[in-house]
Amino acid sequence: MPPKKQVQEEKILLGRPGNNLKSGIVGLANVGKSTLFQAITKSNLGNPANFPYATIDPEEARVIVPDERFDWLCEKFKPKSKVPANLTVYDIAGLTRGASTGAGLGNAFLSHIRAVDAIFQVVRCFDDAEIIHVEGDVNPTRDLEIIADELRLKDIEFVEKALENQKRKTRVGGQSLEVKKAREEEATIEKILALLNEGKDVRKGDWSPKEVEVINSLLLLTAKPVVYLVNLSERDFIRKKNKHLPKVAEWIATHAKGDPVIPISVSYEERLTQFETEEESLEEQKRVGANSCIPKLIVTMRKVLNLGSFFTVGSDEVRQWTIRNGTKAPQAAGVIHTDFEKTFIQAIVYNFTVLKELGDEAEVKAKGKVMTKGKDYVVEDGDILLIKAGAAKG
Ligand SMILES: Nc1nc2c(ncn2[C@@H]2O[C@H](COP(=O)(O)OP(=O)(O)OP(=O)(O)O)[C@@H](O)[C@H]2O)c(=O)[nH]1
Ligand SMILES: *[C@@H]1O[C@H](CO)[C@@H](O)[C@H](O)[C@H]1NC(C)=O
Ligand SMILES: *[C@@H]1O[C@H](CO)[C@@H](O)[C@H](O)[C@H]1NC(C)=O
Ligand SMILES: *[C@@H]1O[C@H](CO)[C@@H](O)[C@H](O)[C@H]1NC(C)=O
Ligand SMILES: *[C@@H]1O[C@H](CO)[C@@H](O)[C@H](O)[C@H]1NC(C)=O
Repeated sequence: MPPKKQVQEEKILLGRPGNNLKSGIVGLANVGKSTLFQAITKSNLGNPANFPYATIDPEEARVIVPDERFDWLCEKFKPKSKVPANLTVYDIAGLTRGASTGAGLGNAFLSHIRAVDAIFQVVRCFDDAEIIHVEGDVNPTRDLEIIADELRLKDIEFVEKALENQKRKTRVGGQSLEVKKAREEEATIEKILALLNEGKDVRKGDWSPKEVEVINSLLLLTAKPVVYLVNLSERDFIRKKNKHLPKVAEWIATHAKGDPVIPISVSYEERLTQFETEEESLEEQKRVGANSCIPKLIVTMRKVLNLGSFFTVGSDEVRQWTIRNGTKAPQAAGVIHTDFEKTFIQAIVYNFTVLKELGDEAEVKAKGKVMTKGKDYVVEDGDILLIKAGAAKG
Protein backbone atom coordinates (compact mmCIF):
# COMPACT_ATOMS: atom_id res chain seq x y z
CA MET A 1 0.00 0.00 0.00
CA PRO A 2 1.46 3.38 -0.93
CA PRO A 3 2.04 5.72 2.00
CA LYS A 4 -0.76 8.19 2.63
CA LYS A 5 -0.13 11.65 1.27
CA GLN A 6 0.21 14.04 4.13
CA VAL A 7 -0.16 17.76 4.04
CA GLN A 8 3.11 18.98 5.46
CA GLU A 9 2.23 21.42 8.19
CA GLU A 10 4.83 24.02 9.02
CA LYS A 11 6.21 23.16 12.45
CA ILE A 12 5.76 25.97 14.96
CA LEU A 13 7.75 26.00 18.17
CA LEU A 14 6.30 26.87 21.53
CA GLY A 15 7.62 30.17 22.81
CA ARG A 16 8.68 33.54 21.55
CA PRO A 17 10.20 33.52 18.09
CA GLY A 18 13.61 35.07 17.66
CA ASN A 19 17.13 34.27 18.68
CA ASN A 20 17.72 36.61 21.58
CA LEU A 21 16.17 34.36 24.19
CA LYS A 22 16.56 34.68 27.93
CA SER A 23 16.74 32.19 30.74
CA GLY A 24 16.02 32.70 34.42
CA ILE A 25 17.10 30.89 37.56
CA VAL A 26 14.07 29.96 39.64
CA GLY A 27 13.62 28.13 42.91
CA LEU A 28 12.30 28.42 46.44
CA ALA A 29 13.98 31.06 48.58
CA ASN A 30 17.38 29.96 49.92
CA VAL A 31 18.12 27.12 47.53
CA GLY A 32 21.34 28.72 46.37
CA LYS A 33 20.08 30.60 43.32
CA SER A 34 22.03 33.79 43.86
CA THR A 35 25.14 31.84 44.75
CA LEU A 36 24.75 29.89 41.52
CA PHE A 37 24.17 33.07 39.57
CA GLN A 38 27.34 34.54 41.03
CA ALA A 39 29.26 31.38 40.19
CA ILE A 40 28.02 31.60 36.60
CA THR A 41 28.96 35.25 36.20
CA LYS A 42 32.37 34.74 37.78
CA SER A 43 33.13 31.61 35.76
CA ASN A 44 35.19 31.91 32.60
CA LEU A 45 31.98 31.79 30.57
CA GLY A 46 30.41 34.71 32.38
CA ASN A 47 33.56 36.68 32.82
CA PRO A 48 35.85 35.66 30.00
CA ALA A 49 39.26 37.23 29.79
CA ASN A 50 39.14 38.10 26.10
CA PHE A 51 35.59 39.26 25.59
CA PRO A 52 34.08 42.53 26.58
CA TYR A 53 30.96 41.36 28.36
CA ALA A 54 29.93 39.88 31.61
CA THR A 55 27.36 40.73 34.18
CA ILE A 56 25.05 43.41 32.86
CA ASP A 57 23.47 44.25 36.19
CA PRO A 58 23.17 42.43 39.49
CA GLU A 59 20.32 40.28 38.20
CA GLU A 60 21.26 39.85 34.57
CA ALA A 61 24.32 38.24 33.02
CA ARG A 62 25.40 37.42 29.54
CA VAL A 63 27.30 34.17 29.30
CA ILE A 64 29.38 32.75 26.49
CA VAL A 65 28.05 29.59 24.90
CA PRO A 66 30.96 27.15 24.99
CA ASP A 67 31.46 25.47 21.63
CA GLU A 68 34.48 23.50 20.48
CA ARG A 69 33.61 24.28 16.88
CA PHE A 70 33.99 27.99 17.53
CA ASP A 71 37.34 27.42 19.24
CA TRP A 72 38.50 25.31 16.32
CA LEU A 73 37.45 27.96 13.79
CA CYS A 74 39.25 30.70 15.72
CA GLU A 75 42.36 28.53 15.80
CA LYS A 76 42.05 27.94 12.06
CA PHE A 77 41.33 31.48 10.85
CA LYS A 78 43.21 33.42 13.53
CA PRO A 79 40.79 36.32 13.08
CA LYS A 80 41.27 39.85 14.40
CA SER A 81 37.92 39.61 16.12
CA LYS A 82 36.27 36.60 17.74
CA VAL A 83 32.59 36.80 18.64
CA PRO A 84 31.12 33.77 20.39
CA ALA A 85 27.40 33.17 20.89
CA ASN A 86 25.92 34.22 24.21
CA LEU A 87 22.99 33.43 26.46
CA THR A 88 21.29 35.78 28.88
CA VAL A 89 20.69 34.50 32.39
CA TYR A 90 18.56 36.23 35.03
CA ASP A 91 18.60 35.71 38.74
CA ILE A 92 14.97 35.67 39.78
CA ALA A 93 14.16 36.19 43.46
CA GLY A 94 13.01 33.21 45.50
CA LEU A 95 9.50 31.87 45.24
CA THR A 96 7.34 31.07 48.22
CA ARG A 97 4.27 28.94 48.55
CA GLY A 98 1.24 31.06 47.72
CA ALA A 99 3.08 33.32 45.28
CA SER A 100 0.25 32.87 42.79
CA THR A 101 -2.08 34.49 45.29
CA GLY A 102 0.36 37.26 46.15
CA ALA A 103 2.43 35.78 49.00
CA GLY A 104 6.07 36.83 49.26
CA LEU A 105 7.12 38.74 46.18
CA GLY A 106 4.15 37.01 44.62
CA ASN A 107 3.06 38.52 41.38
CA ALA A 108 6.25 40.52 40.84
CA PHE A 109 8.14 37.27 40.98
CA LEU A 110 5.82 35.57 38.52
CA SER A 111 6.04 38.48 36.10
CA HIS A 112 9.82 38.06 36.13
CA ILE A 113 9.33 34.47 35.09
CA ARG A 114 6.91 35.58 32.39
CA ALA A 115 9.69 37.73 30.91
CA VAL A 116 12.12 34.86 30.38
CA ASP A 117 11.91 32.19 27.69
CA ALA A 118 13.08 29.25 29.75
CA ILE A 119 13.70 28.29 33.34
CA PHE A 120 16.61 26.84 35.27
CA GLN A 121 14.92 25.38 38.30
CA VAL A 122 17.22 24.91 41.27
CA VAL A 123 16.20 22.13 43.63
CA ARG A 124 17.76 21.77 47.03
CA CYS A 125 19.07 18.29 47.79
CA PHE A 126 21.51 19.47 50.38
CA ASP A 127 21.12 19.08 54.12
CA ASP A 128 22.75 21.84 56.08
CA ALA A 129 21.48 22.81 59.49
CA GLU A 130 23.08 26.22 59.16
CA ILE A 131 20.97 27.24 56.24
CA ILE A 132 17.36 27.67 57.08
CA HIS A 133 15.06 26.05 54.64
CA VAL A 134 11.88 28.06 54.02
CA GLU A 135 9.74 24.96 54.37
CA GLY A 136 11.50 23.65 57.49
CA ASP A 137 13.38 20.65 56.15
CA VAL A 138 14.94 19.37 52.97
CA ASN A 139 12.35 17.66 50.83
CA PRO A 140 13.07 18.17 47.15
CA THR A 141 9.93 16.58 45.74
CA ARG A 142 7.75 18.76 47.93
CA ASP A 143 9.74 21.79 46.70
CA LEU A 144 9.29 20.70 43.08
CA GLU A 145 5.60 20.31 43.77
CA ILE A 146 5.30 23.79 45.29
CA ILE A 147 6.89 25.48 42.31
CA ALA A 148 5.00 23.44 39.75
CA ASP A 149 1.74 24.24 41.58
CA GLU A 150 2.41 27.96 41.84
CA LEU A 151 3.25 28.26 38.15
CA ARG A 152 0.26 26.20 37.16
CA LEU A 153 -2.15 28.08 39.44
CA LYS A 154 -1.00 31.33 37.92
CA ASP A 155 -1.53 29.94 34.42
CA ILE A 156 -5.01 28.74 35.36
CA GLU A 157 -5.91 32.19 36.63
CA PHE A 158 -4.57 33.74 33.45
CA VAL A 159 -6.24 31.28 31.09
CA GLU A 160 -9.57 31.65 32.87
CA LYS A 161 -9.41 35.39 32.23
CA ALA A 162 -8.44 34.82 28.62
CA LEU A 163 -11.39 32.47 28.23
CA GLU A 164 -13.78 35.08 29.58
CA ASN A 165 -12.46 37.65 27.12
CA GLN A 166 -12.68 35.17 24.28
CA LYS A 167 -16.29 34.37 25.13
CA ARG A 168 -17.11 38.03 24.78
CA LYS A 169 -15.85 37.81 21.19
CA THR A 170 -17.78 34.67 20.28
CA ARG A 171 -20.99 35.66 22.03
CA VAL A 172 -21.99 37.89 19.10
CA GLY A 173 -22.68 34.74 17.08
CA GLY A 174 -22.86 34.56 13.30
CA GLN A 175 -20.69 32.80 10.78
CA SER A 176 -18.22 35.50 9.83
CA LEU A 177 -14.64 34.35 9.41
CA GLU A 178 -13.66 36.39 12.39
CA VAL A 179 -16.16 34.71 14.69
CA LYS A 180 -15.21 31.27 13.37
CA LYS A 181 -11.60 31.96 14.15
CA ALA A 182 -12.52 33.27 17.59
CA ARG A 183 -14.48 30.08 18.23
CA GLU A 184 -11.51 27.94 17.30
CA GLU A 185 -9.34 29.95 19.65
CA GLU A 186 -11.91 29.55 22.38
CA ALA A 187 -11.82 25.77 21.92
CA THR A 188 -8.03 25.87 22.24
CA ILE A 189 -8.18 27.96 25.38
CA GLU A 190 -10.65 25.49 26.88
CA LYS A 191 -8.32 22.65 25.99
CA ILE A 192 -5.41 24.43 27.68
CA LEU A 193 -7.48 25.04 30.79
CA ALA A 194 -8.58 21.40 30.94
CA LEU A 195 -4.95 20.26 30.74
CA LEU A 196 -3.87 22.64 33.50
CA ASN A 197 -6.77 21.55 35.68
CA GLU A 198 -5.59 17.96 35.28
CA GLY A 199 -2.35 19.08 36.91
CA LYS A 200 -0.28 19.07 33.73
CA ASP A 201 2.07 21.65 32.31
CA VAL A 202 1.26 23.25 28.97
CA ARG A 203 4.65 22.34 27.51
CA LYS A 204 3.76 18.67 27.95
CA GLY A 205 0.60 18.91 25.85
CA ASP A 206 0.25 17.69 22.29
CA TRP A 207 -0.58 20.78 20.23
CA SER A 208 -1.25 21.55 16.60
CA PRO A 209 0.53 24.51 15.00
CA LYS A 210 -2.66 26.58 15.29
CA GLU A 211 -2.96 25.76 18.95
CA VAL A 212 0.68 26.65 19.48
CA GLU A 213 -0.05 30.09 18.07
CA VAL A 214 -2.78 30.61 20.67
CA ILE A 215 -0.53 29.32 23.46
CA ASN A 216 2.29 31.61 22.40
CA SER A 217 -0.01 34.62 22.50
CA LEU A 218 -0.85 33.80 26.14
CA LEU A 219 2.79 33.79 27.41
CA LEU A 220 2.10 30.95 29.82
CA LEU A 221 4.55 30.05 32.55
CA THR A 222 4.18 26.28 32.25
CA ALA A 223 4.79 26.47 28.49
CA LYS A 224 8.40 27.44 29.07
CA PRO A 225 11.08 24.78 28.86
CA VAL A 226 12.72 23.81 32.15
CA VAL A 227 16.18 22.53 32.99
CA TYR A 228 16.29 21.11 36.52
CA LEU A 229 19.44 21.79 38.52
CA VAL A 230 19.83 19.67 41.60
CA ASN A 231 21.99 21.38 44.20
CA LEU A 232 24.23 18.85 45.94
CA SER A 233 27.08 19.06 48.40
CA GLU A 234 30.50 18.96 46.83
CA ARG A 235 31.05 15.51 48.29
CA ASP A 236 27.81 14.08 46.83
CA PHE A 237 28.50 15.75 43.52
CA ILE A 238 31.94 14.25 43.23
CA ARG A 239 30.86 10.78 44.26
CA LYS A 240 27.74 11.17 42.06
CA LYS A 241 25.45 9.99 44.83
CA ASN A 242 22.77 11.63 46.95
CA LYS A 243 19.96 10.08 48.93
CA HIS A 244 17.33 12.43 47.46
CA LEU A 245 18.35 12.04 43.82
CA PRO A 246 16.32 8.92 42.91
CA LYS A 247 13.15 10.54 44.23
CA VAL A 248 13.84 13.72 42.31
CA ALA A 249 14.47 11.76 39.12
CA GLU A 250 11.25 9.86 39.67
CA TRP A 251 9.24 13.03 40.23
CA ILE A 252 10.60 14.57 37.06
CA ALA A 253 9.96 11.40 35.06
CA THR A 254 6.32 11.47 36.19
CA HIS A 255 5.58 15.18 36.08
CA ALA A 256 7.98 16.54 33.52
CA LYS A 257 9.04 13.60 31.40
CA GLY A 258 12.00 14.34 29.18
CA ASP A 259 13.10 17.53 30.88
CA PRO A 260 16.82 17.57 31.52
CA VAL A 261 18.11 17.13 35.07
CA ILE A 262 21.63 18.25 35.91
CA PRO A 263 23.17 17.49 39.30
CA ILE A 264 25.30 20.42 40.33
CA SER A 265 27.17 21.48 43.41
CA VAL A 266 26.71 25.20 43.78
CA SER A 267 29.38 25.40 46.45
CA TYR A 268 31.87 23.52 44.24
CA GLU A 269 31.13 25.86 41.34
CA GLU A 270 31.61 28.81 43.63
CA ARG A 271 34.92 27.41 44.86
CA LEU A 272 36.11 26.94 41.29
CA THR A 273 35.54 30.60 40.52
CA GLN A 274 37.98 31.51 43.27
CA PHE A 275 41.01 30.30 41.35
CA GLU A 276 43.02 33.06 39.72
CA THR A 277 43.29 31.40 36.34
CA GLU A 278 41.27 29.00 34.22
CA GLU A 279 44.24 26.61 34.22
CA GLU A 280 44.20 26.37 38.00
CA SER A 281 40.45 25.78 38.00
CA LEU A 282 40.84 23.02 35.39
CA GLU A 283 43.62 21.48 37.42
CA GLU A 284 41.38 21.37 40.48
CA GLN A 285 38.57 19.79 38.44
CA LYS A 286 41.02 17.15 37.30
CA ARG A 287 42.29 16.62 40.83
CA VAL A 288 38.85 15.98 42.35
CA GLY A 289 37.65 14.12 39.26
CA ALA A 290 34.55 16.19 38.54
CA ASN A 291 34.05 18.87 35.92
CA SER A 292 32.27 22.15 36.40
CA CYS A 293 28.63 21.87 35.30
CA ILE A 294 28.33 25.41 34.05
CA PRO A 295 29.24 24.69 30.41
CA LYS A 296 26.77 21.79 30.36
CA LEU A 297 24.07 23.93 31.88
CA ILE A 298 24.42 26.59 29.16
CA VAL A 299 24.58 24.07 26.33
CA THR A 300 21.54 22.21 27.67
CA MET A 301 19.59 25.44 27.95
CA ARG A 302 20.33 26.26 24.32
CA LYS A 303 19.08 22.84 23.35
CA VAL A 304 15.77 23.09 25.18
CA LEU A 305 15.28 26.51 23.62
CA ASN A 306 15.79 24.92 20.20
CA LEU A 307 18.68 27.21 19.49
CA GLY A 308 21.41 26.28 17.08
CA SER A 309 24.31 28.09 15.47
CA PHE A 310 25.75 29.05 12.17
CA PHE A 311 29.15 30.60 11.67
CA THR A 312 30.67 33.32 9.57
CA VAL A 313 34.41 33.00 9.13
CA GLY A 314 37.32 34.95 7.76
CA SER A 315 40.58 36.58 8.76
CA ASP A 316 38.74 39.66 10.06
CA GLU A 317 36.16 37.90 12.18
CA VAL A 318 34.97 34.49 13.26
CA ARG A 319 31.52 34.71 14.68
CA GLN A 320 28.96 32.27 16.01
CA TRP A 321 25.36 33.33 15.39
CA THR A 322 22.29 32.04 17.13
CA ILE A 323 19.19 30.88 15.27
CA ARG A 324 16.18 28.87 16.21
CA ASN A 325 15.91 25.42 14.71
CA GLY A 326 14.11 25.58 11.34
CA THR A 327 15.27 29.08 10.40
CA LYS A 328 15.54 29.69 6.66
CA ALA A 329 18.48 31.39 4.96
CA PRO A 330 16.92 34.89 4.55
CA GLN A 331 15.94 35.00 8.25
CA ALA A 332 19.38 33.77 9.23
CA ALA A 333 20.84 36.54 7.06
CA GLY A 334 18.54 38.93 8.91
CA VAL A 335 20.27 37.99 12.17
CA ILE A 336 23.51 39.33 10.72
CA HIS A 337 21.90 42.51 9.46
CA THR A 338 18.20 43.36 9.39
CA ASP A 339 18.41 44.61 5.80
CA PHE A 340 19.82 41.29 4.60
CA GLU A 341 16.52 39.55 5.15
CA LYS A 342 14.77 41.74 2.56
CA THR A 343 17.66 42.01 0.13
CA PHE A 344 18.76 38.37 0.42
CA ILE A 345 20.00 36.93 -2.88
CA GLN A 346 21.65 33.66 -1.96
CA ALA A 347 23.73 31.89 0.66
CA ILE A 348 27.04 30.21 -0.04
CA VAL A 349 27.06 27.25 2.34
CA TYR A 350 29.36 24.56 3.61
CA ASN A 351 29.54 23.19 7.11
CA PHE A 352 31.86 22.71 10.02
CA THR A 353 31.97 18.92 9.73
CA VAL A 354 33.17 19.10 6.14
CA LEU A 355 35.69 21.84 6.90
CA LYS A 356 37.17 19.96 9.82
CA GLU A 357 37.37 16.77 7.82
CA LEU A 358 39.01 18.34 4.77
CA GLY A 359 41.21 20.73 6.71
CA ASP A 360 40.72 24.04 4.93
CA GLU A 361 38.42 26.10 2.77
CA ALA A 362 40.37 25.59 -0.45
CA GLU A 363 40.05 21.84 -0.05
CA VAL A 364 36.30 22.15 0.68
CA LYS A 365 35.94 24.12 -2.57
CA ALA A 366 38.09 21.70 -4.54
CA LYS A 367 35.96 18.79 -3.38
CA GLY A 368 32.84 20.60 -4.56
CA LYS A 369 31.32 20.78 -1.06
CA VAL A 370 30.43 24.47 -1.24
CA MET A 371 26.81 24.90 -2.17
CA THR A 372 24.72 27.82 -3.33
CA LYS A 373 21.34 27.95 -1.64
CA GLY A 374 18.23 30.05 -2.17
CA LYS A 375 15.61 31.53 0.10
CA ASP A 376 13.99 28.20 0.99
CA TYR A 377 17.14 26.68 2.42
CA VAL A 378 16.75 25.73 6.08
CA VAL A 379 20.01 26.58 7.82
CA GLU A 380 21.48 23.67 9.79
CA ASP A 381 23.35 23.77 13.04
CA GLY A 382 27.04 24.04 12.18
CA ASP A 383 26.63 25.66 8.77
CA ILE A 384 29.24 28.15 7.66
CA LEU A 385 27.56 30.86 5.63
CA LEU A 386 28.45 33.64 3.29
CA ILE A 387 25.40 35.74 2.53
CA LYS A 388 24.95 37.52 -0.78
CA ALA A 389 22.51 40.38 -0.45
CA GLY A 390 21.55 43.29 -2.66
CA ALA A 391 21.93 46.93 -1.79
CA ALA A 392 19.44 48.08 0.82
CA LYS A 393 16.61 50.07 -0.69
CA GLY A 394 16.76 53.60 0.64
N1 LIG B 1 27.87 27.62 53.85
C1 LIG B 1 27.35 27.86 52.66
N2 LIG B 1 26.33 28.70 52.56
C2 LIG B 1 25.80 28.92 51.34
C3 LIG B 1 26.29 28.28 50.20
N3 LIG B 1 25.53 28.63 49.16
C4 LIG B 1 24.62 29.47 49.62
N4 LIG B 1 24.77 29.67 50.96
C5 LIG B 1 23.98 30.51 51.82
O1 LIG B 1 22.63 30.19 51.64
C6 LIG B 1 21.82 31.34 51.72
C7 LIG B 1 20.96 31.48 50.51
O2 LIG B 1 21.75 31.42 49.37
P1 LIG B 1 21.32 32.22 48.09
O3 LIG B 1 22.18 31.78 46.98
O4 LIG B 1 21.22 33.67 48.35
O5 LIG B 1 19.87 31.64 47.92
P2 LIG B 1 18.75 32.10 46.91
O6 LIG B 1 18.12 30.89 46.41
O7 LIG B 1 19.30 33.05 45.93
O8 LIG B 1 17.75 32.82 47.84
P3 LIG B 1 16.81 34.05 47.51
O9 LIG B 1 17.46 35.18 48.20
O10 LIG B 1 15.54 33.66 48.08
O11 LIG B 1 16.78 34.23 46.05
C8 LIG B 1 22.77 32.51 51.88
O12 LIG B 1 22.80 32.83 53.25
C9 LIG B 1 24.09 31.96 51.42
O13 LIG B 1 25.14 32.60 52.10
C10 LIG B 1 27.39 27.42 50.35
O14 LIG B 1 27.87 26.83 49.40
N5 LIG B 1 27.89 27.24 51.59
C1 LIG C 1 24.25 38.02 22.13
O1 LIG C 1 23.40 37.19 21.35
C2 LIG C 1 22.33 37.85 20.72
C3 LIG C 1 21.53 36.85 19.94
O2 LIG C 1 21.31 35.69 20.63
C4 LIG C 1 22.83 38.94 19.79
O3 LIG C 1 21.74 39.65 19.26
C5 LIG C 1 23.76 39.85 20.53
O4 LIG C 1 24.34 40.76 19.63
C6 LIG C 1 24.86 39.09 21.23
N1 LIG C 1 25.67 40.00 22.01
C7 LIG C 1 26.99 40.03 21.95
C8 LIG C 1 27.65 41.04 22.81
O5 LIG C 1 27.63 39.27 21.24
C1 LIG D 1 23.50 24.42 47.65
O1 LIG D 1 24.38 23.36 47.78
C2 LIG D 1 25.60 23.72 48.36
C3 LIG D 1 26.45 22.54 48.23
O2 LIG D 1 26.83 22.44 46.89
C4 LIG D 1 25.44 24.13 49.77
O3 LIG D 1 26.66 24.50 50.35
C5 LIG D 1 24.52 25.30 49.78
O4 LIG D 1 24.24 25.61 51.10
C6 LIG D 1 23.26 24.95 49.05
N1 LIG D 1 22.50 26.13 49.10
C7 LIG D 1 21.52 26.21 49.93
C8 LIG D 1 21.12 27.58 50.24
O5 LIG D 1 20.98 25.25 50.38
C1 LIG E 1 16.00 20.60 14.63
O1 LIG E 1 14.80 19.87 14.58
C2 LIG E 1 14.89 18.66 13.84
C3 LIG E 1 13.52 18.06 13.72
O2 LIG E 1 12.64 18.48 14.69
C4 LIG E 1 15.87 17.73 14.56
O3 LIG E 1 16.00 16.52 13.85
C5 LIG E 1 17.21 18.44 14.64
O4 LIG E 1 18.10 17.66 15.39
C6 LIG E 1 17.09 19.80 15.31
N1 LIG E 1 18.34 20.48 15.24
C7 LIG E 1 18.85 21.13 16.29
C8 LIG E 1 20.11 21.83 16.02
O5 LIG E 1 18.32 21.13 17.36
C1 LIG F 1 27.61 18.84 6.00
O1 LIG F 1 27.62 18.90 4.58
C2 LIG F 1 27.66 17.64 3.94
C3 LIG F 1 27.67 17.85 2.43
O2 LIG F 1 28.41 18.92 2.04
C4 LIG F 1 26.45 16.82 4.33
O3 LIG F 1 26.56 15.52 3.75
C5 LIG F 1 26.36 16.69 5.81
O4 LIG F 1 25.15 16.06 6.17
C6 LIG F 1 26.40 18.04 6.48
N1 LIG F 1 26.48 17.85 7.90
C7 LIG F 1 25.76 18.55 8.77
C8 LIG F 1 25.99 18.22 10.20
O5 LIG F 1 24.98 19.41 8.43
